[in-house]
Amino acid sequence: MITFIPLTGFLGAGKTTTMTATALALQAQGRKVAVITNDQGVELVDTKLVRSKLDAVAEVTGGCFCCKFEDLVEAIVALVGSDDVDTVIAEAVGSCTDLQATVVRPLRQYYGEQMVVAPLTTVVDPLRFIAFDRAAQRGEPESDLSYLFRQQLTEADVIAVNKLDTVKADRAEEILTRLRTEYPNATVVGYSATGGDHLPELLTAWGGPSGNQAVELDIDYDRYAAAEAQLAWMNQELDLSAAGESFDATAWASSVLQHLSDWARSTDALIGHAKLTVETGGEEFAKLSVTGAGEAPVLDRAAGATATAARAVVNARVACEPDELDRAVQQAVTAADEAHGVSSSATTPVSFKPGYPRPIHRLAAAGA
Ligand SMILES: Nc1nc2c(ncn2[C@@H]2O[C@H](COP(=O)(O)OP(=O)(O)O)[C@@H](O)[C@H]2O)c(=O)[nH]1
Ligand SMILES: [Mg+2]
Repeated sequence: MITFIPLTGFLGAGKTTTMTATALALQAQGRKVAVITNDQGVELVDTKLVRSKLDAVAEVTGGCFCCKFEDLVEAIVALVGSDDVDTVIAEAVGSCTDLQATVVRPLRQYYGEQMVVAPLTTVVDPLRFIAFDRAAQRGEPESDLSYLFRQQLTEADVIAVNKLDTVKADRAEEILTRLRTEYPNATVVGYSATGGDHLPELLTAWGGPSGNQAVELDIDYDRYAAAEAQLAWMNQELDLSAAGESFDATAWASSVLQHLSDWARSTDALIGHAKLTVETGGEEFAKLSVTGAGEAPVLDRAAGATATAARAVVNARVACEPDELDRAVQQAVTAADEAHGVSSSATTPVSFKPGYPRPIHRLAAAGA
């Protein structure tokens, strides 16, 4: 019997970081753990970072788990078969919801003899929660993105409030209490995936109840689709060279993301996430990310030395039109190139809007 642990949660909440940290913690307890990332393109920024820390990693690409259900099952089967794995943690696309009906229940119903599906866990960034909540407190009509965020909380068996290091202790306690009151079916835990604080409490919650198992959630697919479509999606690759001179790949990447972040603030565009890896040869690569407009880039992994050539991958989800995102990234890259003496292969227009979510299965709650 294998254990499957499904993670969901808004873009940038820390799902990948949580998946890696918990996989390492479970491995330390003797479990054999694999992880699955999920996004539109192949060889994602997320996957690259996870592969640098864990051996058994698979991707489901070209759509979210609900629309690529069989691919998810195949990925689980392959990992279990080849790596002698007993636990699989999987991270859904951050703009996805309705996973109880489209992933958790179908897995329990069709594969329940082979796997135990752990409680559906929604990872939450407390600052994102505060931002959506503030708009609600001001009495503003709920935006489609805020609706999507709320659905992710509503369907959670476990609400995993990550990044507790980014808020003061009393504020954190207030948020945890609020969530416990508003989502009584869920187990609410607070932790920090990067620092590891309270991570054991999350592992304990995974052995606990799935409080939403029998609850039917009424998700408005038109609003969900509208929220998805608001976030333009970019996966872009670039070749960089410095004409024989060397350049600092980490500083270049930071400069790209800072420009993009400043642009988003000036146009008031919500950044779900903007992530960048820069490979400088061999196993060396830097990874940086921004999860809010106007924020400074966070360095998740630094490249060791300077390089004369590199390959960069940009993954971004920003609330704007696809052509605006293409232009903004192009301008950010041009500015970073000029600042660091780099020339990049031209960026091509690649951004798109995701289509209407069409899950393979959608099962009602038993007894609902
Ligand atoms: N301060 C802080 N940052 C975190 C924590 N967990 C994740 N992050 C950062 O949040 C950003 C997004 O994390 P990621 O795991 O890629 O989020 P995902 O989009 O939900 O998969 C990255 O820069 C992470 O380093 C945490 O516990 N504390
Ligand atoms: Mg991720």
